[in-house]
Amino acid sequence: MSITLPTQSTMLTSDFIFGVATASFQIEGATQIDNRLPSIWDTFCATPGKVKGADNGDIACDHYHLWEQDIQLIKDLGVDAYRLSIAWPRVMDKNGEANQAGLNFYRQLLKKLKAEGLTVFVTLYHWDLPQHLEDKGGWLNRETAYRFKDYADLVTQELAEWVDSWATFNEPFCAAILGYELGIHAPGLSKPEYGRQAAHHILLAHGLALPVIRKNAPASQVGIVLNMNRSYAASEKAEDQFACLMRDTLDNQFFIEPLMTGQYPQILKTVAPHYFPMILPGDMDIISQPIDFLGMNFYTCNHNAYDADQLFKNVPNAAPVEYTDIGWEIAPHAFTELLVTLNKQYSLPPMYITENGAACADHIIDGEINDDQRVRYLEGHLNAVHQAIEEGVDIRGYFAWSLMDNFEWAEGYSKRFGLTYVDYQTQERTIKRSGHAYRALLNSRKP
Ligand code: IFM
Repeated sequence: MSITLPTQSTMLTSDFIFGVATASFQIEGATQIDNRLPSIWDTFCATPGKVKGADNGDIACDHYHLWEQDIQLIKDLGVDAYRLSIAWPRVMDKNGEANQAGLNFYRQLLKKLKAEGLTVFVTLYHWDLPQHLEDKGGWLNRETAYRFKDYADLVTQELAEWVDSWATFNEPFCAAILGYELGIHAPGLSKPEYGRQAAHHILLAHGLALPVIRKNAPASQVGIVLNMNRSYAASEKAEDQFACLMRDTLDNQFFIEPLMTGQYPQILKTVAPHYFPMILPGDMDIISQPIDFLGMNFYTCNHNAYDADQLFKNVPNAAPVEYTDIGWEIAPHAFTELLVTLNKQYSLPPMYITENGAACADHIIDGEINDDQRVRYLEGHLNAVHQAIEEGVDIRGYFAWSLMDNFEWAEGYSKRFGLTYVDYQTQERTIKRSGHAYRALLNSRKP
């Protein structure tokens, strides 16, 4: 089973990079060594009922110890690039001083990645906020944005030499809305106005960090990573069309519009004023400074019907469609539509698809994992990216989520997104059929 792209696709030229992605808390483990501080996800995992199976990140994929073999795995997959994140609680102490033990881990990792000829994309924040900052209000406290700037300053001073691309945040929507509005991610708070205020402070933190990163890492590109699902209306009815507009506004435009144009969607002021955050003079100029790239994470789409209380409610697609093991509809056409629509709406910087992938109920049988659904998923979505490029979107690279199975947040270890299977008892890694297919596609490129 293979993954193919049209032979003339520009994605098969040397200008386009292919990679795999991970995030610190999801793979590293080693939460209590080398002076690492607790993060909000350690606390959340320890809170009964929050994470499936009461799973936690204490061991995860033990990447903190197995990093050399994991770099070999990345090489074995034949990719050009690796996207990882830095754990803030590992590298900075409570007083804002460097924790050299934690920094040394990343130093050796990044050095080796570069020595192996890989392009390195680093995300500064993939959700593991130090718990001591949450204790002072976390992302509801404006001060946290300034602490993030200090953290970005420290990390880029120490590590810039080995990094090609810096992203300030991964998926502000998830960090703010799942964490502070819906309560299903750490820190588990749930009030409508909390989510939007947390989001504003995260975007502010992004803007405050940009000049600092540019100063310390003048040779790297700097951007941010958003996640988006394409929203559809459940019917032609005006109320469902309105529900769809609100879903897109709250989930997608609320994040991209301030970055690209310096304002939040104005419709919220009349339709849902409680979703409008408190903004201080100058904030929007800080948030909307130019970025070198926009990262986009895409997995699925959603269908929306009107709901008098919530403005919209999720309904299943009326058409017979395929779902992945996490219950997400497989909709590659939605990916192209999303990218092309955004490109018409905004003057976008170059884009990277920083995550895309499928959770499948994988089993290892006779040493093989035949994840055919994931192979089809990847082929569909890679072709969707190709189509978006054909329609004028400037997309420079694609990262499969994920290098290997890992801690899937509130789902614990129950959902597997990897191109590589992880046996959590033995920590043995086995490349799945999808990983072999991805490598074969990459090897088919002309030098
Ligand atoms: O595992 C996550 C990742 O951390 C962020 N983007 C979505 C992935 C799948 O849910």
